[in-house]
Amino acid sequence: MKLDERMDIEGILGDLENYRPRRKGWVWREEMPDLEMGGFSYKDMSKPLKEGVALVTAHHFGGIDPQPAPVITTEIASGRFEDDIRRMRMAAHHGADHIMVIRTAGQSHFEGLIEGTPQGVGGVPITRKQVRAQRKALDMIEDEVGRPINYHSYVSGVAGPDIAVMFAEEGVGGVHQDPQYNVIYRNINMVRSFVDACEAKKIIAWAGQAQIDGAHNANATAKDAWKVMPELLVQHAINSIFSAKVGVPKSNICLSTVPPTAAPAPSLYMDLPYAVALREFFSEYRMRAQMHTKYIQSSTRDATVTHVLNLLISKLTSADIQSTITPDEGRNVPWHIYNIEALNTTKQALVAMDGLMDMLELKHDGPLREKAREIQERAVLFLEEILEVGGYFAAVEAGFFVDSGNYPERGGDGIARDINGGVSANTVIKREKDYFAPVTAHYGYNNVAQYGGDPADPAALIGGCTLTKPEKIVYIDELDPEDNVYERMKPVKKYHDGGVLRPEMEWMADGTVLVNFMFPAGLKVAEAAALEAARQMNLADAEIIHREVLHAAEGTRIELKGRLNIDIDVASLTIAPEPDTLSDDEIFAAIANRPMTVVCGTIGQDEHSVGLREIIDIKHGGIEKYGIKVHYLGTSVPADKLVNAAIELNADAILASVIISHDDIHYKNIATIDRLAREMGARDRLTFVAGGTQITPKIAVNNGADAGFGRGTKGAHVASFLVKKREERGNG
Ligand code: Z98
Repeated sequence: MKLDERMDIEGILGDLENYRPRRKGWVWREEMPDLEMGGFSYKDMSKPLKEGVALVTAHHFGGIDPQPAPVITTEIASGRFEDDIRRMRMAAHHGADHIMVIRTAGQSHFEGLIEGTPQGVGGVPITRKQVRAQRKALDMIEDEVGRPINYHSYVSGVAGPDIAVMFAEEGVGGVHQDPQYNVIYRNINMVRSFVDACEAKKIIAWAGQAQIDGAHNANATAKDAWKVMPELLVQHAINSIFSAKVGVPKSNICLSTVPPTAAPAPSLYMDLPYAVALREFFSEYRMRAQMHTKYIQSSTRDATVTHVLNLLISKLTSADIQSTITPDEGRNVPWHIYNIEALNTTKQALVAMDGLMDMLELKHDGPLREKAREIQERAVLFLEEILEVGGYFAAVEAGFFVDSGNYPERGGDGIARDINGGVSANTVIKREKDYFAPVTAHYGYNNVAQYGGDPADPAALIGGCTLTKPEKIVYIDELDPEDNVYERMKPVKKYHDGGVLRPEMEWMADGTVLVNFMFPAGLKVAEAAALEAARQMNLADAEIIHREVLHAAEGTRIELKGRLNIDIDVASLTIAPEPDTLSDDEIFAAIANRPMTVVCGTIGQDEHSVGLREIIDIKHGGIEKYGIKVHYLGTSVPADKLVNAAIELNADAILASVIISHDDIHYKNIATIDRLAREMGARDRLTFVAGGTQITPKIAVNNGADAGFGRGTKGAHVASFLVKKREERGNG
């Protein structure tokens, strides 16, 4: 794979039948507590990437890209796995090493594994082909970035154990598995769900996968999320100890934790004690920290602030996996750009907070500990009452969970389920005494010894099972003649091939663009105006995705999405050449090596000095910053004065700023300076640069300057040219 070439999706889809994952299970980051980078000493970082995209600010710091210690997650599932692969590559370069494939809705509703790659209706099922293609792509991506990437999806619904087996076969590294999720949110029968979970967890343990629970869903579902804190501890406890008893190592059992509140609530005062209570109770386990999705609105700014505050909680309580669930949750636009933005938010905040805990300590008394203790006590009481009423199933029947009261208060509005109700009720059959299951990673007795087998390798009796002998896996390619990847890719082939571009946010050539408007009007008028503007801009399917009143009459901000169904032929584009600019370090070194003096001014009748001052003054990165000595002669300087001063001061260069352009006076003035310098015999040793908003480099040079600098010029461009020109003249 080449860094400057797109991934070959068709190539990835080829020979999937023979693809085998290179490893099983989960990989944590390699911590580097004493990392030295860019002249800084870091405390909590991990091994740097081989290739990656650094934070935007990194150009002030030599382009360094330190990687925080927690695993960083991004969720990618647009419904078209072939497009998601490209997003995964971008995400990995921005610091993701945990790619969660969530379906847009409802894997839990599929009652078995299905094959092919359907987009589905109301949800996209996970299939072996998708998993294989994406894992294969991630192998290539992880080689490119130089860090293992964990691939993750959900083991849920009635098909849970089937999915677990397939995931173990296909090298999936992490899974969500929590039977309580099925029971409470998907109304799957509780007995079935817990029995299935035994099987699924056994396989998760065998495959070395990290497991994430589903307690946080109570947070997202409950009316007042901060009131379910005691219940959250209870849900975590049930799934954690269940998993540990089935054999999942505690170091791979991750609690899915979400700060329960957000501003305008006094959020840290509530969220921090909660996180501390959890950390204390579950110190042997891992924390997977996620944002509270319920509070994510359509403002990406608002979501980002909440995210950063959540990251502070993660830092203070040492989260092991940091989710970056994206602001698009709030507006239901799962777009590439938001995956990347949320990853950068996380990396930026965690890097900024590096070493924080060497300087701060959470107080050992006062409200933090009191509140944490109170949450823990309420949770213990909750557990005791579960025992009193006859156990977990009885408690679910009595509606204990997702109740709006802060336990032991009760709102009486919890989600109650019937032990004989729900999907697949009464489908659990007691095992026969001589039940025989000669397969690897099977929960409970399987009578392998009775049939002459080795309990340590039960599958040997049948010559190995698919977990140990992958050649036994039956790989089925696309079954649906229409809803399959090849059909989906046909109409967008020209875009995949790269000769034609169309804007994209989610799927190849979806045409989606985002437009920001500010109308000096109230909400309703601004909305209508934005839609009308979109119509006049020829945007199809225009839809407002964010609205924010700046003032009821003075202004409303509208963000609108639409489709720009245009094709851009790449061959027809005029691509601006890369400016041939020296790096700051090179310019500094050249000036330190041999000082440089320049004279400058605006010439003729020109009083416009702001542009020139920006080019010379140190404040905004003008040439002074490199140590160039600047003699500014002021405004409306006669051409001969500029040339004479340059000669007197033995300057290296003249910088002339010319703005007024009527009658081509700016070019005439350039020609005059060049002529005078020649007449005085100084032109050969002087660099002469002209600049101004109306200047085109070519015409400036045609009129005798060595270079012309127009709009957008920065001090670095001019300094770079001066250094290079001096070297070229041979007197550098
Ligand atoms: C997350 N962004 O947790 P369906 N099992 C568990 C879950 O928490 C979820 C599913 C299954 C969130 C996503 N979680 C929400 C324990 C969902 C998904 O039924 O296929 O949607 O199951 O990362």
